[in-house]
Amino acid sequence: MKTEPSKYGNAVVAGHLIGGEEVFEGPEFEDRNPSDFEDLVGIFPEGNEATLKKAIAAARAAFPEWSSTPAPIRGGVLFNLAKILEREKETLARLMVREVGKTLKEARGDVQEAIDTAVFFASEGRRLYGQTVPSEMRDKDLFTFRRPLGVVGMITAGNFPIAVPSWKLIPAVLTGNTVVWKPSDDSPVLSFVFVKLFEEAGLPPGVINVVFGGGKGSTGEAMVNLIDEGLFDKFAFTGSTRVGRIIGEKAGRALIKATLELGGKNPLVVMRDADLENALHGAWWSTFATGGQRCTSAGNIIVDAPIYEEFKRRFLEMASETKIGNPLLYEDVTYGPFINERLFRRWLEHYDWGEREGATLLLGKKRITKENPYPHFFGDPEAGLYGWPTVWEVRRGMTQTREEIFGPTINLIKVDGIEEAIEAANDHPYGLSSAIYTNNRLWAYRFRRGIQAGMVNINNTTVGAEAHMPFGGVRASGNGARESGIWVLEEYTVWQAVNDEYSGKLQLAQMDTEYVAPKSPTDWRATLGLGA
Ligand code: UN1
Repeated sequence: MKTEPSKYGNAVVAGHLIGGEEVFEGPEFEDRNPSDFEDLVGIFPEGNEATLKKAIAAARAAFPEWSSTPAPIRGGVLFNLAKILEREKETLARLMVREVGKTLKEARGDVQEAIDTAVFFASEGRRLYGQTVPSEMRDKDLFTFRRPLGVVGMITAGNFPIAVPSWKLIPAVLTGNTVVWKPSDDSPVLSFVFVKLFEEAGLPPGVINVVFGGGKGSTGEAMVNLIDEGLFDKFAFTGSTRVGRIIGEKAGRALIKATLELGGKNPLVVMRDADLENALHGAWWSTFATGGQRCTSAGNIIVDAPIYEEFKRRFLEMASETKIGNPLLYEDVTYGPFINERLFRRWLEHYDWGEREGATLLLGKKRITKENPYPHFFGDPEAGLYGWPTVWEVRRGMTQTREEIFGPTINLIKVDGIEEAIEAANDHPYGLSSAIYTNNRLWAYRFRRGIQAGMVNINNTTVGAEAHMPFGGVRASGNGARESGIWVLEEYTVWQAVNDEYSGKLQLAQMDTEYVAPKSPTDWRATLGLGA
């Protein structure tokens, strides 16, 4: 690794991390600060198939030793990691503001989520429980053990550059697996530093290997194709539903488990009896936190008819006062730039859908520029790609109510009553997060039962899942795999069943078992004199 001075700090020039060594292989790509393109944050090589195969070989070589290291010792490494992450929280958070354009407050939250995950799994090393199970035979006992899977392939997105990788890396290594990780090309410096901190915590070389590069037509695509060669024992992915389906198909053919965390179109319902102030704040934060670039961001706000006009008026007031700008220079902006140009272009597209299908644009004028100024912008809007807060009034079924937009945009939908609210909330292909604001328990519980979503929030935002709850979706949001908490253990281990026979003879289950045969039945009707 070397560094060179850049506009807001040093640019890091580093290689892939394979078997603990830095490997410079493949053409270089630049990682730029999305808040200000003049600031170069890193230069990294783009790995190819050969690089990936080296990384897989290093992970394979590290597996026997790491998987036989006692789980409490592996957990101890994560305890060290938690302390190191805590020590470096501020540095990582500031780097995150610079590398992906999050606000400092949100960046701190992102790092904290990884600390919480490390703390949780550090102690899981002293549990990782199996079961003792009674046998149907005498002098025989049954046990179950969790076994690691082997080499895990991981591809992650850049919007949660520390938290989301930590949901995968930490449980994977705690359970004794080794890893090849292809992080987002939006956050190579954070990914490099993160793995260096695992090393400092005592993780042996080769347990986590990192290959840098892009997704489509690049390193990520090459990596996914290697599933077909049987080189991975497990694959974990956070990203688009389109790519998730490809990984799921390949994983199915290779007979390995895939963890797929995909898109969302998360509904937030506000009922007529809701605490309006609380609902407005929740709706505003669910929409504009991270500039809408979360898989849990609200996609549609569904409002009960009697309060629709008031909600709309007050929500528009809040939305149009949202502070936007360069989060490196202005700490109290709500959101910064688009993380990359691809996300910006995809966001722009929805303006065409809305215009074509006759949705009503209540607020928003696409990209913020000097000619197209936004009144609450801080900094130079043309130094990056910044979007207007955008609010539409729409009808159910319009394209923008069904497709993930992944930017600072929301749709308002008017409904009449809880049944129609639930129908509207399910009227899209996804099923990740959801929220309802109401003080009526019947409505809240009808929503919980009726909503197709992996996560339900009652009087709480669609975002901000806690680090030890099962995270994941249904329908097009994933394949039912869950990350975080005890539930993720199912993703990184396989159950081994053990029969311990100490009778010293051949005892055949189902055949030699001492089943008790029922005695001949008593005729209770005759005994009680009830007749035929
Ligand atoms: C994501 O956008 O991929 O629940 C993850 C939340 C965060 C994680 C989001 N804790 O909003």
